[in-house]
Amino acid sequence: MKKVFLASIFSLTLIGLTACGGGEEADSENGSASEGEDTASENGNDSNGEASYTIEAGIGLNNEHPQYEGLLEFKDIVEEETDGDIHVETYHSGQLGDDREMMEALQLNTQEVTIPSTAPMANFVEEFTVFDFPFLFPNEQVADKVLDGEIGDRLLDKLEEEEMVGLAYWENGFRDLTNSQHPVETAEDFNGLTLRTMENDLHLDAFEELGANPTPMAFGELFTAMQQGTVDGQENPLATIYLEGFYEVQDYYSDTHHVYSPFVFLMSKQFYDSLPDEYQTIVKDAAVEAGEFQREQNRKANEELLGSLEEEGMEITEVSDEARSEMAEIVQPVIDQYAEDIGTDFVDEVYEAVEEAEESVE
Ligand code: KDG
Repeated sequence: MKKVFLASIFSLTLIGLTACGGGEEADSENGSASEGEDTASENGNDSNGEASYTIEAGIGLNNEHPQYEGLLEFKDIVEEETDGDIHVETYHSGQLGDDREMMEALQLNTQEVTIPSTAPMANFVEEFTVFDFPFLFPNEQVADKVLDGEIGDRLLDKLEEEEMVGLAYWENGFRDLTNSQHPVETAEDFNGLTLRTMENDLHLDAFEELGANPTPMAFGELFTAMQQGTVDGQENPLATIYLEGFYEVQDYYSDTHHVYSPFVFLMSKQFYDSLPDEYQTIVKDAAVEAGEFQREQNRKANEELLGSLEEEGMEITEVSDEARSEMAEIVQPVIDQYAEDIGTDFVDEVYEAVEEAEESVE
């Protein structure tokens, strides 16, 4: 976990924050929370009224994204089922911070909910790295089975040691590549591209192995970095690429599908523990139900938006299975290394669960 944390500490130092814990950070989290509140009322969040509990829920993506639709669904369910006794305020576009900052705010109980990708979560619970192994999941249905099954639950349980509760898996989706330099069709085409990666060492090492120059960066800094040419490209699911307007600063899109990125619906453990049992059940069930809706919306968006990217002027490159296999072969030593670090027995179990799921969904 070293590289990413060093980069994070460096950028935190630059903006004058401390890297962990303490009153100062709690204040700054509260500061960003109240900044977001204005926008929350702009977004149509109702006022707190007589609610006994308030959930501040923040995500990194914008309010066009199915992730935000899912969050609004969660809000509707929870407020209806508690007759407004739990009030949910929703924040998007990193209004409360980036994935890592929001998870730290959950640990401090200065924010109640966030829904990060698994990649930055690996800095808190190392085993989450496994879900970001390149080409692990062949399709969404297999991912659903494994994540919603025993393996997925086991990793959610580990979050409690980190003062967070994992209530459900949602979907970010299969990640594809965009860049401003040239079409990427084969593994060799990664050579020399400066790529933004999520804050995750495995992502960093895998892209390095492919010959790219990866640089970890929070999502909120990405658009400007592409616009100013600090990075040539990035990788994200199609819905994000389109809905965040990346086509304005990127010319080439390739459907590499190199990693399936899950989201995890996280709640502050301190907040969850403070809820009566009945309300714990309501928020847990609402996270699962809203997640089913979110996955559906996400899949629709990913199907429908390819044509829109082309209309916006991006050159679309379809990557062949052969090229994907070549990429997989190149990054295999990195996967092997991380499997050793996480524990080969556990990683073998994950691959077995994938195989079993594949048989049952065919
Ligand atoms: O809300 C989730 C986002 O903050 C983030 O996880 C999106 O995939 C993402 C990325 O590339 O940072």
